Parts: sequence; structure tokens; C-alpha cells
Amino acid sequence: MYKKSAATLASWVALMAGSAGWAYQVEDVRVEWWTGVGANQVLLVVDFWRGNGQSDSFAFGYHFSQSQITGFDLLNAVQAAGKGFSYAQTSGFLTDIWYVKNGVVYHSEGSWPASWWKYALSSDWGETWVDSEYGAGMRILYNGDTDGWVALPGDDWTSVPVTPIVGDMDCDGVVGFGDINPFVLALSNPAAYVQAFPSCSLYNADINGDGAVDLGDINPYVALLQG
Ligand SMILES: [Ca+2]
Ligand SMILES: [Ca+2]
Repeated sequence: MYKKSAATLASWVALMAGSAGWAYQVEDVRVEWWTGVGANQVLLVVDFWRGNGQSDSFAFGYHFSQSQITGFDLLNAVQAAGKGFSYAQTSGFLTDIWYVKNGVVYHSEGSWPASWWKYALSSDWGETWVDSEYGAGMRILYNGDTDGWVALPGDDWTSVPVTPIVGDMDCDGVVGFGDINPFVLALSNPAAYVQAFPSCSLYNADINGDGAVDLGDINPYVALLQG
């Protein structure tokens, strides 16, 4: 069954080979869940770092109706959703972020000078970042903006958050031919996948976004490659 699926996927990807100019759309990002109501949408990307791959990066979506929000408004809204995300701050400086998913607790503490949370801003859904020049209370987000937090060692001033991408199974930042075999491996033998791609996230194979990686993700993956 897996071989057949892989062959089907390969044929779809062959069709799309040659298409160039891949730029992140909001649909490309593996968003844990959305909260809020309104026509405007922004993303919060949290990278717990551990080598800066996708394995411990998560994105959260927020809908709102007001014209603008602050970085802290976004953090508070995602925390208020009560779905496993929480953070702590002292005097306006973010110190800790936690995320609990499927019983696994992701947590990083910024404890200067050993470690710190960098605040980065994006206007292309987390494909490219600029370091924020101000704190989350002064940062203003509009529809289409993305905020990112990445936990860094104290001597790292340059790394930026890694945005988790749906279907990017070799975590090179794009979805393409090279992702098919890792996708099949992730479904058929998750432990072997994690061992082979330690900096990647098994959850990138959760194409239908139901929290599980299983056979139900095959058809959505074909559709994703097709689209
Ligand atoms: Ca890829
Ligand atoms: Ca799934």
C-alpha cells in the first residue's frame, strides 16, 4: 500500500516539477490551531530551538476584527485559547514559553546570559524574518503579519525562527519531490523517520491537521502536491 502511495505521489510531483517561485502562503504553514474571530489573521511561530530545526517549532493562528493588535495581544489571545500554550514575562521581557501537545511538554526558558528568547517579525508568513527593534508591547501587527519567538543560546545573535511547513518532510523549507520518501517513512515507521530526520517534525506529515499522522493524511498529501 505504501509503495503504491509513493508511486502515486511521485507521479503528481513529476507533474508539478519545473514550477518555480515558491513563496509561503498561510496555508503552507503547519498551524496547530486557530483562535479568535474576525476577518484579519496573523500567525505566532514559536521555535523552542534545540538545534533550530522544525522538530520543536509550532505555529498558532489568530483571527481578529480590530484593525491592529500588539505582540502581547497575540500572545495573550493564543494563551487564552486554553489549548496548551502559555508564557511568562517579567517587566515586559518574555522569559518562558510552554506548549503541551499530545502529552509532550515543550518549554524553553530565557535565562540571560546562558539563553534568551529572540523576538522576530515577518510579513511573509514566516519565510523571512527581521529582528524586532522593540518589545511585544510596542509591536503592532496588521492582517497578514507573523510574530516569531526563538529560544537561543546566549552566544547566538543571528538565528531566526524556523517555520513548520505542512508536508515538508526533509525540512529544507519547501515541499517537493524529496519529501515523498520521507513522508512514506513517517507513516510506515515513525520511529525510523524520527531517527533519520532528527531535526524535522513528524507532525509535518499531519496534512489534514487532525493531530495524528496516519493513513488519513495520504490523500490530502496528494492534493497538497497537486495544488
Ligand atoms: Ca522539503
Ligand atoms: Ca492527520
